[in-house]
Amino acid sequence: MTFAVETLDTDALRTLQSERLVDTLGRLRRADAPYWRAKLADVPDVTSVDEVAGLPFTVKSEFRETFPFGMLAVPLHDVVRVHASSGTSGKPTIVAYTSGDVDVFAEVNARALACAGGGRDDIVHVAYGYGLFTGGLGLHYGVERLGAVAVPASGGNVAFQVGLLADLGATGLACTPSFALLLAERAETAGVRGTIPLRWGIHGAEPWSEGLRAKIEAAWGGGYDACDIYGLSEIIGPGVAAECRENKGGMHVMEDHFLPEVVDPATGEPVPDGTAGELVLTTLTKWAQPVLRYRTGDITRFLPGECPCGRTTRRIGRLEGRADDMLIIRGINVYPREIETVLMEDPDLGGQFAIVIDRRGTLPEVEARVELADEAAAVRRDTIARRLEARLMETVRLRITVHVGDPGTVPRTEMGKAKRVFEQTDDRDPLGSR
Ligand code: DLL
Repeated sequence: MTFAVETLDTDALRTLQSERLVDTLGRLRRADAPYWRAKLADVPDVTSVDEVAGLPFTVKSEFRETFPFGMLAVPLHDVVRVHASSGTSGKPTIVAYTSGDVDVFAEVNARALACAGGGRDDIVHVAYGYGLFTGGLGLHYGVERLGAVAVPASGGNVAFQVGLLADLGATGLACTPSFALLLAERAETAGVRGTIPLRWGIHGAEPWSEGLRAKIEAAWGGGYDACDIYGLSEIIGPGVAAECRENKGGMHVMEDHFLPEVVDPATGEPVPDGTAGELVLTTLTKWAQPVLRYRTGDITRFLPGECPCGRTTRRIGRLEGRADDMLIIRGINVYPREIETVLMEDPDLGGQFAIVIDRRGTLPEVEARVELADEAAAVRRDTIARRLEARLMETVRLRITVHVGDPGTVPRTEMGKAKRVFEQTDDRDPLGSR
């Protein structure tokens, strides 16, 4: 199922985007807020999206500096909800919504669910966290907007969730990719996997690879479509871009609400289509807290070509890493996702892994901890480890020691985003598993 706005011809979409950009800028100039007066003081007017580069960038620290409500473009009495981004330290980033914004939030998530194959006859198990995190409520409202049944399972309590999936006969699953795999593993152990009629899942909020997709789809079996969904609190939450099941490998940006650019992270200049760079987003329809040219820190690229699903909106590639996630190991720049890609391509491995950076010596050492998909392969454990080490050396150009454990030996994340990279600074095992 597609929505009319997703199949507009390019010119009509550009016109709609331009109208919305001009309208947003007008509202921001009228906003009674020192932040917006200062930000727009010397900024010339724009008449179309082609002039977006004349607008200033916005960076994460501006949310912190104006905490909690300094970036509002409406009076607080027009705000009906706040969420917060999952920061690791200090104050969270607060983001606010008017009732119109909540409406857009529901619409883009309904569209994302439809991209993955969802429709009004589905029972959708939502296992993103409910609360300040945008994932649970964002997808929940999307499911309701679609007219399907929302099951607000939230995170944690895996055994209970597996029972619920089976009892209610869920057909759609919304959760992180790591949690989708964990649920499948536990459903298998509980002997109920075959009774759960899941057909599709919408998985995002953390980096994942094609290899992990293959493992999730195989773990659920029966033609399960595991589709990617991207978003971030500062822009709205989930639903900024979503993958269609007809053409996996990239995500349609909800371009009528969010204007995407891809820029060189060092210079801020646009890069040609097809070249990787930092994703920059401008909200086109948000009222409470619009954002101009937000530097997401996420690395991706525009994908060329038409999409067989019929949507005409531009596609971005799977997220390739974050500018600030990059590890520098013995002078080599490496994104954890590059390591994941090699590990997850190996048919002998399960889908769980951890990367340990051992910083006890003069030079950091990297260890990848993985586990066998099947105990029967234990006799080949050393061969598998050496094969992976050679492959990592070839592709990442880094010596990485691979430790192949038995199935179930890598710790699972049961709540929130999966933690994949651990630092070792003393003799305690950072995973607490040795
Ligand atoms: O993670 C919103 C969300 C919820 C997206 C549910 C998808 C599904 P934040 O907590 O603000 O919001 O984190 C945003 O997570 O800048 C990316 O670095 C990362 N991220 C989100 N989706 C993906 C994805 C939510 N599909 C940050 N692939 C973003 C890779 C992702 N990374």
